[in-house]
Amino acid sequence: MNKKNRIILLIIFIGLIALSSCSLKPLKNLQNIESENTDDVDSDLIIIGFSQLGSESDWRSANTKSIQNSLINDNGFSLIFANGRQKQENQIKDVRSFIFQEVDYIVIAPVTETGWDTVLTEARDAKIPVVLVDRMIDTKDESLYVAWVGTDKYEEGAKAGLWLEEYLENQGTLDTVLQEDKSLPLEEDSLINIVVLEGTIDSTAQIGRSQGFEDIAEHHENWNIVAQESGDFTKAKGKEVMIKLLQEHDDIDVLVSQNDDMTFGAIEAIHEAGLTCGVNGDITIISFDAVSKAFDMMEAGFINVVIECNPLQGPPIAEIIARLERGEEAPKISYVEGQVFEAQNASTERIGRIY
Ligand code: GYE
Repeated sequence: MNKKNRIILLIIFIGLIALSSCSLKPLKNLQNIESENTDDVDSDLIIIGFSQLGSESDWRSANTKSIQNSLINDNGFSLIFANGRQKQENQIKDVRSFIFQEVDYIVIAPVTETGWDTVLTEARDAKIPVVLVDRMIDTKDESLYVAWVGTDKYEEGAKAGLWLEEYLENQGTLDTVLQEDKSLPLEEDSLINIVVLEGTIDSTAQIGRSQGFEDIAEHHENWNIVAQESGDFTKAKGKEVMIKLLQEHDDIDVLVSQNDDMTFGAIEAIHEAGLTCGVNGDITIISFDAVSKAFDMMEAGFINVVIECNPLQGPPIAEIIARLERGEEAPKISYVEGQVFEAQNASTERIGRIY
């Protein structure tokens, strides 16, 4: 063999090695991917890429844990976890890397609702089924995902409104009387001034909880929503926004805070302003999620009521994927149910809860 042929053979040989290493799945050195077990991927396992939107709240940690604990090797899964850190662009990158790695399924908790069509079309073209969890996407093409698992956020918002309705009625406000004779002007002191700390704007949890609450509020002439502002579902932002709202309004009667973490921040702000909150406090507090610390706060009397949003969504996801693997139909929409917990029952109702 002459020198030229030897060089050609060497180039072909190097090319073959490069090709074979490209087809290994999943790749082990992609940035921002925290794989649980990529080092010993067993080809019999179902490989799942999970794009979680972030780690902004106690609820989110419980949700991540539930999914990680369900999609384990012993159940036939190999999970690749990616944290989107609250940014859709990160999540889109993560989904693209899952497509590149040729995973079997992609699970996404989408941070906001809009802007998913392009990347999900890429997943569909690659024949990778997508399961959405917790939050929904806004799309005209429902074939972009095979299933969605989560809670009914609109219902959660409405439950908050219904609780307030009953609470005010029990307190004997003028609400019903005022509704009967709409020609009378509202008395200043009959107004119920409400502030709403909203979650991440354009997220399903913000859209649903705001709409659900507003639809109940609409029926009450004396419910006065004085401010609606986003605290992005974090304790720090919740506190910051509440400090500002307390400076702008000195007569807040009710705080509706769309998750527990923002509520924890808001409680600090209220106390630092020299006010009280919760049971018999200056400001009535309605919160959402029902994480363990919210029960502590209810027991301390700082929160009146929490609308539960159950984060334990790993088992239904595992079940859906198992069904699809067996070639069975899976429900397109699966709701996880939640309850309403009031301060007076918190200490007994928290028994046995795992988040
Ligand atoms: O309420 C909040 C989290 O989308 C339901 O996201 C979820 C919300 C939850 O950050 O704590």
